[in-house]
Amino acid sequence: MRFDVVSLFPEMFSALTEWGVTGRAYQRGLTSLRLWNPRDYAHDPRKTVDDRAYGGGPGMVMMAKPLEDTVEAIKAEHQSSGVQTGPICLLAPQGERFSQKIAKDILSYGNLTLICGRYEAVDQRFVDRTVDLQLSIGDFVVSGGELPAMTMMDAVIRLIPGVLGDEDSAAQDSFINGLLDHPHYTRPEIYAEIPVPDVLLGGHHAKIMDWRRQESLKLTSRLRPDLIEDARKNGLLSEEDERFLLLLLK
Ligand code: 9D3
Repeated sequence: MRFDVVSLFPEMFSALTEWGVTGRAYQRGLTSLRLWNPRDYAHDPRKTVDDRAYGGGPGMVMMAKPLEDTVEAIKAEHQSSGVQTGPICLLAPQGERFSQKIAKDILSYGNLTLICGRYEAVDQRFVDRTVDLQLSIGDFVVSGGELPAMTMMDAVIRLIPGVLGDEDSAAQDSFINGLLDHPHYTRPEIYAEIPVPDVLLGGHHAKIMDWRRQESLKLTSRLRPDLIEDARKNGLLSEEDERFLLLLLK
């Protein structure tokens, strides 16, 4: 998986390339990242990449030309290195909500260009001419596209075969199976007078699996009933699951 990221603050991406699971994936060459600073494609000696909004109003707007020239440079680099250019994606509050499903789609493209906005907005003519899709991480405001870009890249990198060890892959199944995770416990056996549930201490593997499944179903139907609906539609609930869910309602 190759990412090209357009950002005025490329140094921020060391959070991704230097730490934890994503850092290891990067250092092992399972994913690659090229950073492109639109300031390097500015046309004046002052390296201007933003200007005031036509019609007035607060905040600056990112100019179309430096962004478009940056994307042209990315596409040229893909051509000369034999990379199939994937979608050109703008991170934007008004974009489609990012999801696990979109993470899987992106993985299948093999390449993604992420444009990180700063200031109030990006010139609409750049969006219309060059951007294929716009993505958001949710209905709250952050200061730029960099953290959303890293969030999405992290979600995609975790799906690359070989990135997660066996232990983590199993944990990952719990979102893939469409339900919230069950509760977890570690030592000590009693903490603040609260014991670990008996079934987890018994060593009866099948019983433990049943208990975890039921806890997942309980939590999900209480906190995220919408996910139960989705899981049902996607054929992820067994007859036994449905019987247990009926019992919960009584
Ligand atoms: C008053 C208009 N604001 C839009 C809600 C202006 C504005 C604020 C912050 C425009 C851009 C930004 C910077 N945020 C992003 O670029 C961004 C973002 C976000 O703020 N929330 C969730 N997902 C994303 S993806 C990119």
